[in-house]
Amino acid sequence: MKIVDARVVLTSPGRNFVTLKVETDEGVTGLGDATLNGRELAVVGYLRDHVVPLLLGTDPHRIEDTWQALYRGAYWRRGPVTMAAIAAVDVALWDIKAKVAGLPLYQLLGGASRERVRTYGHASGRDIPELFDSIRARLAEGYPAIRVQTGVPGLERVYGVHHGATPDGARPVVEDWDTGAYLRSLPGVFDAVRQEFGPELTLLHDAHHRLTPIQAARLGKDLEPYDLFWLEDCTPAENQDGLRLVRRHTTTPLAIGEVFNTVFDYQTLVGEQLIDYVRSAVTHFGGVSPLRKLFDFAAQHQIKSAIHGPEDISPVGTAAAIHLDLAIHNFGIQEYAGHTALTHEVFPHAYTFTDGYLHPGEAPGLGIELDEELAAAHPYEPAYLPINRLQDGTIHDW
Ligand code: EZ4
Ligand code: CO
Repeated sequence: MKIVDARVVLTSPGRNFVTLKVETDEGVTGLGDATLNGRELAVVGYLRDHVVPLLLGTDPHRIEDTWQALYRGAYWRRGPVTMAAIAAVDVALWDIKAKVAGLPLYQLLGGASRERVRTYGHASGRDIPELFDSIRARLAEGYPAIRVQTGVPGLERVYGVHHGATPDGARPVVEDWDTGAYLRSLPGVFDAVRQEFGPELTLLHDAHHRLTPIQAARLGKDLEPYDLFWLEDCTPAENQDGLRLVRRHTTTPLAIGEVFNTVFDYQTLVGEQLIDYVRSAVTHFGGVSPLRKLFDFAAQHQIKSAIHGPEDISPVGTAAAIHLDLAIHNFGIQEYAGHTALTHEVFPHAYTFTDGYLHPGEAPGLGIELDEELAAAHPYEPAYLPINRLQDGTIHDW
């Protein structure tokens, strides 16, 4: 079997998605997701100019060999653009292999370790009443676990909380940040949520890398009475050593890794058991092959999976995640923000979301298709993530 064509499809049915479609001489095709929010065109160029020419004529069954050739052969290792491009190839080749086998991908990964995949959804509000409405909406959709984000008193616009304004796609929106105000207000928000929704509801929170280790330690301690499932991205973790300090001070479970792209980003965090959940996505970590190796490394340290599942990972990346979730033993939870109705039409899929649980379906391969005509009718639109500024104008961390 030989790869005879590979195309990059860029589409925006609500958000921008980068998809690689690999074709073989036997007519079997595979899809992979290479979406990198805000830097989409860099991955398109990397794939089209530097990866596709190397794939043509090669055997699609040699997934590990192709992965190693793209990773080591580039000389320039790691990085989000490189790893998103390699991820798309890896996933497309797994899709092809599973289709040839006539099996859903999870069967090639060891078969089902559970009946269905537990998810969490997003609730947010500028204030407590708006937040409660949002939590009720997620509960009505069946979500068994909910990530809670709120506005911060005194701040106009906070990331992850809808403000009703339509962003100007061509430039990043400026949002406000004040760490003191955030640290003072958040425990009260969780207190109110526990009083309203009781002790049983599984609650999570994402700090989006905005704290120093000592601030994160304080927040973790202050949130202990509210029994969080986890505190996510409490501090920027390029400095893995900083997590030692956080860990010494709090028993709130910690989750990190949505911006990581190789296992090396986790060496200290996993090796010293400084976190409880690894958050990397198939799409940003080089594909199913390396992510499965990360989960095996994490399992040795009683750490579980929690694959990143925002709106800006395409249904192709979502499908790949759900197959892994079903197959691995140390599954924790899957983030599932869902997609627009039009996105589901552009990417018809076998996976299902029922009563808060996902299942990959039984179609051979990933169980996902791409309607290229509909995709072409919704072309790329420049869009950037916001930036945070403090009240004196200083750029702040994510
Ligand atoms: O901010 O995917 O846990 N989920 C998140 C996401 C990320 C976006 C960035 O592109 O933090 O909402
Ligand atoms: Co996050």
